Amino acid sequence: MIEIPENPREKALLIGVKLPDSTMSEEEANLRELEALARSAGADVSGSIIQQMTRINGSTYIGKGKLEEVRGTVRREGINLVIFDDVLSPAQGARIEKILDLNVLDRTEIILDIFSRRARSKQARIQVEIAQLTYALPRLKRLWDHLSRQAGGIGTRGPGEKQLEVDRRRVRERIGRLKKELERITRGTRERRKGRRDAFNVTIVGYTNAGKSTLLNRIAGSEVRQSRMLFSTLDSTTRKVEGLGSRDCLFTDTIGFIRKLPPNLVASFKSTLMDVKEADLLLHVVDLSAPGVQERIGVVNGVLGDIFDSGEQKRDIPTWLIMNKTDRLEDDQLELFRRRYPGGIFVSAAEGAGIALMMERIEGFLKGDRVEIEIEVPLSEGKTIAMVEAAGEVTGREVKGKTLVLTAMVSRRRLPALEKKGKVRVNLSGG
Ligand SMILES: Nc1nc2c(ncn2[C@@H]2O[C@H](COP(=O)(O)OP(=O)(O)OP(=O)(O)O)[C@@H](O)[C@H]2O)c(=O)[nH]1
Ligand SMILES: [Mg+2]
Repeated sequence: MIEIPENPREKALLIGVKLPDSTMSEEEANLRELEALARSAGADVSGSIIQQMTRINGSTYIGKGKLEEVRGTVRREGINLVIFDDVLSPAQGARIEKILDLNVLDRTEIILDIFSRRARSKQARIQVEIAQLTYALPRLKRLWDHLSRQAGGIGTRGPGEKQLEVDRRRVRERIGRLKKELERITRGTRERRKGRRDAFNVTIVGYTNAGKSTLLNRIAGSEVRQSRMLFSTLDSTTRKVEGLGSRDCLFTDTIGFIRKLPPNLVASFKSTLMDVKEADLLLHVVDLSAPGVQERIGVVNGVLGDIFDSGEQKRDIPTWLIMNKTDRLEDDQLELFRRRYPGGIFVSAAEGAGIALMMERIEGFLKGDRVEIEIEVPLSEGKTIAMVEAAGEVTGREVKGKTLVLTAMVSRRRLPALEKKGKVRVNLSGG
């Protein structure tokens, strides 16, 4: 592959707003996160500004006076990129750029930029491009202005309305084509996924940088890329873990979540997020050493809620909090967290502490999920018999006239499907 040289690093100024419903320290934490995002996108951050406001300025987001001040700072310090910690409307973005006379990005654009750098698989690339184009569509005029600012001079000035209309149509057509292609790829993934149905599926979710990939590497001995950069994982990776009872147990590492994740990104990553929907158990990894533990847990729960709401079948999937990076805490801090999250499982994915206990709990859960059933199937229904055999371990068969009575250990979640196929009796003593 040809390595494309990176542009010289951009020098960025970050801008956040403190509204009455948040505190200054929350906003500072938000800007630190934006700084990590900007770094992950390849920019150098030279400073940040938080303006206290009672409400957002509809036309320029921050106040006009503040914007003038920003213009001064930008000139003095040779800054060439300003990043807002929120979504700017197309009109706000355009006005601010005009006043500052440089490129302005918002939080969504930074996240999309990181995603497009990280996307490796075809599926991830298409998903990111759909999200980018959807975001860009109402902002095409501004994009043209970006170009003319960068190139300057003749031939690079923005297009007229007619040209813009043509561009918009092209973008919409491209989105349409990409969606079709994604659909095709997703069908293939679904086929492959079928093979996993009889396994026990554990999906690892959590805030970006929480240590999801490190956890998978620890328990499955795999080598998923783990790094300090945000969103190092975009594609799900699934690994089989042996020795957890008789069934195959599959662990899947997924894309990280973040505060204010662009909604159309979540929407376009639906097929990737299927791993979340189809899980038997979710491990929600939490970074105890990062600020705002509870808030981040809330963000992840919010995104999980979105994923399920948009779905047809809503299932309550057991979700465990895996409190990670305990090695970075003092004993008394850890004690506080243990008291606050009594149901949590405290681990250090990097160093291994607590992992054996976590695996024991998973094993116990896996076994409890199994019930013994007896199912009556007509002997002539070879397909159904095969289905029961695939669903679990068959421990007994008895022919009664034209019916076959199978005794089998199956997962509880197979029951609804099996009940459609024949008379099912659950042996309570067996479970
Ligand atoms: N000290 C410490 N660091 C950890 C631990 N687990 C993960 N890390 C570090 O945290 C950083 C992020 O870890 P990853 O496993 O890449 O996190 P992730 O959740 O997969 O992140 P994304 O894929 O970017 O969403 C890396 O620098 C890890 O080395 C831990 O238990 N202790
Ligand atoms: Mg990862």
